[in-house]
Order: sequence, then structure tokens, then C-alpha cells
Amino acid sequence: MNQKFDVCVLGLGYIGLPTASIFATKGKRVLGVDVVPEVVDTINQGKIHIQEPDLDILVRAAVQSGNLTAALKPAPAETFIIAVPTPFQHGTEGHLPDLTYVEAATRSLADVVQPGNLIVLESTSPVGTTEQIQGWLLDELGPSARAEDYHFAHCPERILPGQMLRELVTNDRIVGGLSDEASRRAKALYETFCTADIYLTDARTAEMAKLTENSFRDVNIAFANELSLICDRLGIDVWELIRLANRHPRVNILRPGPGVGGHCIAVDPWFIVAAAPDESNLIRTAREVNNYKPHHVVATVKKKAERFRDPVIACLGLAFKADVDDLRESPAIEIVQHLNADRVGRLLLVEPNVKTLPVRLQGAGELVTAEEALTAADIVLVLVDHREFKALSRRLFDERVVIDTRGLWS
Ligand code: SAJ
Repeated sequence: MNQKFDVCVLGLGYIGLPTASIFATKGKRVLGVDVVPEVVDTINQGKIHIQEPDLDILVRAAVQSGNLTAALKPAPAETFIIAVPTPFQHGTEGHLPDLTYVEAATRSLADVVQPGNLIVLESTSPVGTTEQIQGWLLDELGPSARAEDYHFAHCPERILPGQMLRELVTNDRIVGGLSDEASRRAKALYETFCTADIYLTDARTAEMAKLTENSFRDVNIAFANELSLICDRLGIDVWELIRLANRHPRVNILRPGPGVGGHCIAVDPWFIVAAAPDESNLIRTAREVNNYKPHHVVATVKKKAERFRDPVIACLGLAFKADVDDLRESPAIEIVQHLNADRVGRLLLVEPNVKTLPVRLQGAGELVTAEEALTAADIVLVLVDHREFKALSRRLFDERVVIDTRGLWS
């Protein structure tokens, strides 16, 4: 492929795909790169492999305009954007970050990058990663490459699943370059579609800012979750408590839930803990409180189930949060798996946003409608506050034992 692109986006997942597509609809010539052939084929047909409201329309428009093409390998471009996953290493002590994908994406640029190019890291990353990608690329290019010929910046994504397309345009952004020129060029690039303010800083501050935002949310959710544990012990309705406390002008408590899911908030705080373990006690404890919550829910269900000989348990919701179909890293799934493993009862699973159960839940229970589940259930376990559940008649819940982890009606 000889054509030169304006932007080459590496990683066509939840962040890379909307970003590549919006650049294309704004007139940039974009190459999207993914290592999975099915993803590349799907996108080149103008279709999508992930669910997000209106993303299908955006991708179709981008591909039909001729400005977005997907491929398995990068090609020469003015700017490269790295938007690959940064999970933590499973099975290690201390939840260390796993930068394998970022490193592989960076090294894959060596064949196509040219002096003067800008390389932007969008993936949520531990502090120091932008400097690291500079090191990896120069290492790959060999001793004749000069650091000052390549420009690097971190520009973390901040968009909320379920509202990604709106937030992509309207959220403020932070750009942290390794040089002033890198910052300036990255800002100009994002101004193509971002209508909000773009703030310039250095790369390490930008990296830490993203981790801080998600840790802030995690700590605040942990406070709400801890309150729910305390209220269970003291026999107080946590929803009424929070509603009343939030009437104070300087108090704004978030919502307790069955645990914290998703790929960001449950992961990113560990990057701070791994980097500064002695100083991040609060952040680590918040993670522990939130990770404990699914176990507390399972224990509550077991206790309530004791009074039934063959309890039928309706589990409302499997997604990681309301009104999305994303089941990955969902506390609801973890809870269902535990209930199934411990044979607590017959499980009726309700998830209006999916048509089939994920492999890891096959055999755990039947996927049924909310009405079917509520009619048959002894115990109703609300795991996600989907809008479909809020619309259900309260009468369907009468005479059932209800364990509402989300405060469905509060
Ligand atoms: N949750 C609660 N109680 C609450 C709020 C959330 O239990 O009051 C739970 C949710 O049910 C879910 C988890 O927390 O399981 C995370 O949900 P979320 O809606 O708070 O956040 P995400 O993971 O969908 O997206 C977050 C956002 N970060 C912040 O709001 C600071 C988003 O802006 C980021 O772009 C995204 O992480 C990311 O990609 O990092």
C-alpha cells in the first residue's frame, strides 16, 4: 500500500474504532489497524464488531466516504495513534501493568514511520509509558535514528461506554507531549473533531491524570459500597441514607452496587498502586472494598436461600452496568458463577441486551425474560439497573424475597 494516510490508528476496539471513524468523517484519510483478521474484514464492510449506540452509523459513514480503510499492518502516515489494551498481568502479585500490546504496536511502526511523524498514545497507561514507547521505537529503528526526529504525546481517552460518541466530541481533553511541538501538533489534530477545551501538559502528568480520574471514581464508589456493607450490618436502608446525606450541599455520595466492573475503573487504580505502593493505601483499599462486594452479595443470597428447599433465583442483569450489552469484567457474571458453583439454587438469568449466554455462563442457568423469571422466582436478585427493569411493574416483585444491589427504584 503506497498511499500516505493522515492518521493511522493501531487497535480498532472501543476507543480506536470510534476515533478512527470520526477522523475519517471529518475528512482525514485514516488507516485503522487491528491484528484480528475478522475485525479488519468487518470494518471494511462498513460493519462493527462491538456494541455502542450509533457506532454502526459512524463506521458505515466513515467507510462509505472512502476515508477509512482497515488493515492488518500499519502504513506510512503523518500521525500514528496507539489505542490498544493495557490490562494488568493476571496471576501476578501486585497487579502489574501489562504493556505487551503497546510495545508490539510501537515496534510494528518501525517499518513505516518517517522523520517528522507524530506518535500519540491514547491507551490508558502507567506513568512513564510515553517515554517508554519513544525508547522502543528508537531501539527498533536502530542507532542511526535520532530522537528529535519523532514526536510523542499522550492523549488519554476519557469517553464513557454508552455515551462514547457524544463524549468523544464534547469532553475536554488532556495532551501531554514529550516536547512542546508534539503537544502542539497533537492538540491541532484532536481539534479536528473535539469541540471542547484541550489542555497541554507534559506526558507524565497526562498519564497520571487519566489514572487519577478513574481512581477518583473507584474510591468514591468504594465509599458507597462500604456504606452498603455497614448498613446491611446495622439494618439501615442504604438508599434512603444516601438520599438524605446527599441533601447536604457539599456531600455527593455515589451509588453502591454489586461490585465495580468494566475494563477501566477496576484496572487503572492498580497502575498507581504498582508505581507507588507505599503511598497509595487509600486507592488500594478502595479496590479491595469494591472487589469484595460480589462476595458479600453471594453470601447474602445464600443466607436468604436457606429458607427454601429448592430455591429459584431470578438474576436480573448480567452486564457490567446499566443499559450496555458489555458482559466482560462484570460483577454480575462473577456473582452468577459463584451461585452456580456453590449450587445455591436454580438460576434464571435475565439480560435484555443479549440473545445468548456467554460461554462462561453456559450451564449456569437459563436465559429467560424478566417476566418469566419473576413469575417463577422465590428470590429476585437485581444485579443491573437496566431501564427495562425499572419499567417492570412493582407487583411482579410482590411476595418474592428481593435483594436489590442497585437500588432499582431509589
Ligand atoms: N458504578 C457503581 N456506582 C456508581 C457508578 C458506577 O457501582 O455510582 C459501577 C458501574 O456499575 C460499573 C463500574 O462502576 O460496574 C464502572 O462504571 P462507570 O460508568 O463509572 O465507568 P466506565 O468504566 O464505564 O467508564 C469509566 C469513565 N471514567 C470516569 O467516569 C472517571 C470514563 O469516562 C472513562 O473513559 C472510562 O472509564 C475509561 O475508558 O477509562
